[in-house]
Amino acid sequence: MSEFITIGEAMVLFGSCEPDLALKDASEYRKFLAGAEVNVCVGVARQGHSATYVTALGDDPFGHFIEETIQKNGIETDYISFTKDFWTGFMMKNRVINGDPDIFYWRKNSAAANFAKAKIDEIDLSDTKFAHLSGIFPAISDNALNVFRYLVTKLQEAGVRTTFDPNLRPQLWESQDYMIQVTNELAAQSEIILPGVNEGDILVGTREPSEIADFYLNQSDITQTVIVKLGEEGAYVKQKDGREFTVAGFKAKEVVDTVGAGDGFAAGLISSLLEGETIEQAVRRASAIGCLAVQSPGDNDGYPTVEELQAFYAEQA
Ligand code: KDG
Repeated sequence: MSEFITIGEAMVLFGSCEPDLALKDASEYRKFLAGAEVNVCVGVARQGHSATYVTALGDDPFGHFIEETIQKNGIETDYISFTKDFWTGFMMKNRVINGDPDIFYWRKNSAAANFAKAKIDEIDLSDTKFAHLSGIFPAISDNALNVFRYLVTKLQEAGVRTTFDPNLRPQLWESQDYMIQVTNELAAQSEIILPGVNEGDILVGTREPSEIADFYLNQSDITQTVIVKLGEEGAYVKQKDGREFTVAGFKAKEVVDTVGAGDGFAAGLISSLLEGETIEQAVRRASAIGCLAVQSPGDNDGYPTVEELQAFYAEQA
């Protein structure tokens, strides 16, 4: 079994080629693999770690494209199942240089939304050190929320360390209040929580990084570390013992596509911690991969290999 595992909904993404055009006006699109959790899996695998991705896909061309792309990235697909009963999720996105893109989903009642909970019992967690959890998978259906909760109990029983990225997607939740309530409840089950500062504002009601961190550190005995992502400014870290520090970020040479930075951040953090590095080193790698992510189109295309990351660090020196 792999050192790293995650569960999510992988989708085919059609991303518009020309920047800053509304989706309805774009005429050329490129096909990419998307999905926050699979992005993290790609990033961890590119850093040389064994990684397993758990999902359900439709037995359709998009589903088979996703499986092949995941395999090409060296990710274990033992726990990916195919179904003829539901489609693979699909989304469109326009490419933007600043801010957030327009996103449109075709994922209601998808194969992943109908993931069979019994499949969680088949997962061998014996060698797994880290699992990444995000607020997207539990938002796609009530069934996925149940699967998510069940997986969390299994991870806890197996002593697997967990990261949680709230990854707020208001379109997927029935109401803002419900999104906040469930996301904070799920966050409390993870050791490391990774909110962006804007998410902290929504989930906790403040943009002050130390207050966001205190909220999560106080709400649960399980949570040991909160890392508030501050974009180019880096990240603020606070731990259960009261230790706090900020790690400076990196400035992108050219922003090509803003999406995928947060997942790259998680991949950098986890891969570094898997190698036994300190939390400071892990947050530095997280920021570096987040910075590289925005310099390529697609969510995960810019995530570096070990050599590419070394070359990036050398350029900064
Ligand atoms: O973090 C990148 C994701 O936003 C993208 O890949 C799509 O997972 C996705 C989602 O649900 O929005």
